[in-house]
Amino acid sequence: MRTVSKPERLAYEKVTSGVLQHTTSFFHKRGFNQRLPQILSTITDTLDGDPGSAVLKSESITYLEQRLMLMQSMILHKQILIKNGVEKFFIISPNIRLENPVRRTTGKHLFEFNQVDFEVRGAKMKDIFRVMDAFIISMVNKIIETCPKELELFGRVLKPIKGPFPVYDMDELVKAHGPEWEQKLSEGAKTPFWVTSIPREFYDKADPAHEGKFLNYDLIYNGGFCEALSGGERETDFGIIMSKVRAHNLQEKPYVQAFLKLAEEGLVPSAGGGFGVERLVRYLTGAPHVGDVQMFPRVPGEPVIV
Ligand code: ASN
Repeated sequence: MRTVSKPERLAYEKVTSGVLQHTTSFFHKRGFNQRLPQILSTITDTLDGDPGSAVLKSESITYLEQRLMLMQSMILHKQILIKNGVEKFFIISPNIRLENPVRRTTGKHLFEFNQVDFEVRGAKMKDIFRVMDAFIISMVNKIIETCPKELELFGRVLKPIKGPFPVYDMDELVKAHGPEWEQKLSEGAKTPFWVTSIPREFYDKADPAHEGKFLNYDLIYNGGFCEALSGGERETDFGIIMSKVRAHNLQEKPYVQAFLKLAEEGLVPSAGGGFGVERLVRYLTGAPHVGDVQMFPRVPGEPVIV
């Protein structure tokens, strides 16, 4: 097990607090509503359609004979909020993802973490890139300014970065660098960068102009810290949603059925994403493992102490 000294723990707490403060003030300033998270629901994305997922199972509790899932992602709730007229919002949302213990040493996986999940009605991929570029750039500056002692303690030399962050197509990256492109490029990059067109969830929008391409994205941190955010423009075409659901054989899943009902009534175009708070703190502090930044670590394969 990793060891984190008491001064380091306190320093991670201070940086986390700075991250939360800047996150709320940044999104509020840009007109995003903040809403409260859900922790239990009849629906949550179980991530079955995502080839990158290693979640063992989705857990639920029974309350008054109703089965309520532990939230893995608020993606479906985000689309319901948009459909109900909320223009743009963000949520600091606790997510439970019971990861395979083989992910213990990846440095970036937790089975309980917090995701800043946001969504913007009518937005396109590029709108999200500009918001997030400004967010990461300002966050780095903020932490340099407010947490110099903490950065020094970690031996972390954090430098201001410039945008716009570069954008790459995933197929091109795989062709040029093989399946390990993420780690390789993250280690060599000077700034975070965007990767688009990732074959995954049925709710991400297929690119109508380019067959086999998707209008979705990941933001990858530089410095070997890998994935920061995943998101996309959302699919609103019921026929396309149905064919993707069938291709992944998800039609029997209750969360998919609830989503299909919504999609049949008509979805409203939006785009958004979600980034992990703990991963962001790890990036800023250079922590060896994302579990190090948690006062109460939730690392797959490690017992919970408190
Ligand atoms: N938050 C992600 C998104 O907005 C989805 C997820 O958590 N699986 O696309």
